[in-house]
Amino acid sequence: MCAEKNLQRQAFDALDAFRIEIPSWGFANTGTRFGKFVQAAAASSIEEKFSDASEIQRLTGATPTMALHVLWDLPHALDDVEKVQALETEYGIRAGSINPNLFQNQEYKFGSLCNPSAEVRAAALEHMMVSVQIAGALGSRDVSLWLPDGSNYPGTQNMRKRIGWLEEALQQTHAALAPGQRLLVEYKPFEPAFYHTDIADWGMALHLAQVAGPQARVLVDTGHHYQGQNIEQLVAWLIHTGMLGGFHFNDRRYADDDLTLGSIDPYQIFRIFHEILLAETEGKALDVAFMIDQSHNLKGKMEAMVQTVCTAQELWLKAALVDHELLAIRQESCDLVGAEEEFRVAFWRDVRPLIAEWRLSKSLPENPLEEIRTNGYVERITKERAGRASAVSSYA
Ligand code: PSV
Ligand code: MN
Repeated sequence: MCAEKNLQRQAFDALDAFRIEIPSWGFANTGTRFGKFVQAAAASSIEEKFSDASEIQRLTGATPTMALHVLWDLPHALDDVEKVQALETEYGIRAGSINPNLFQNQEYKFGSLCNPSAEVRAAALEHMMVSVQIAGALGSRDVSLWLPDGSNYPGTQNMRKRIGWLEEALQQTHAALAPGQRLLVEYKPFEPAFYHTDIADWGMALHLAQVAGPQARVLVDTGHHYQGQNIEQLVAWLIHTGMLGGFHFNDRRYADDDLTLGSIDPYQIFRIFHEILLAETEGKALDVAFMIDQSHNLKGKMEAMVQTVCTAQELWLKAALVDHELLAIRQESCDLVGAEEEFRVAFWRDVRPLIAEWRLSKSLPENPLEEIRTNGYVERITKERAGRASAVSSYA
């Protein structure tokens, strides 16, 4: 009985501590380069995105903030701040990380912060500055940069010159941060550029964050690695160096597929969570932002988002129930099977009943996925939003 109570206490504490940010772009119509299958229920305005986010929060209790993409959500930049603030109050959702957009303007054809043209670099830097100001005005802690820059053909760009430009731009951006704000640097091995990408991996991101200044950290997007990369190991390195800032969670089969978190390899997410929880139990003060970076084209967007949050909670709780003391004993005595079994037992534990108890204790629906499939919200927004001429994409 006592063991059962302890387990419940431990589980409830872990779930209370778990928060994951949802992306505004996860509610909008998006597509692949081959085409777009629009969904009538997709959000086409910032109001609709806030409404959808607040429904996800109402059902899961784990998503109080929504990541915003400047160009898509605040097309008038600082002039849109008041509108966003009003929506925050109306829907009970706070603006989360602010994502500059350096990948859509025509002028960025050959790069943004790394463009050989000083004029284009200056325009890109100005967008970074505006993004920092927007974050400041909204009280958002993180400005989260993903840089699409790179080149497609060998010999066409001077890679070291571009490193220098990037270092300078990130230092200047960092200088504009208020105390408490952070600059997160995301990396990606390829796409849209296929020969070289200016921030291609965690080593480059780590260097740039260190050069930028003390408030810069690395952001790990789980979809942005080569096949076979041991992501939890690089997470361990980033924890060790104090440079882990946040995650963009999604899953993939091949590249940046943006599939539902845990749909292909849930064990990998479990192992990543384990590294974080282990460091926390060792007393390391981590401040890691968990965010979802997915935009679903085939699955219903609301369902997919709820499914993602619930999966994240399950994997987080599984990892939180690893017996760290026992694991350390097994590791120290090189009991390979014993140590591995500590992982496997935790991973295969069915934590859903514990999560259901936690939800009931918070007056949340016991099964949020069932709830979103039956509670009428999707039907209502489908009706309201259908037929509207503007079933447009945020990418449009
Ligand atoms: C780029 O692939 C990325 O992961 C960046 O985080 C962008 O902000 C996001 O996707 C846009 O969908
Ligand atoms: Mn990302």
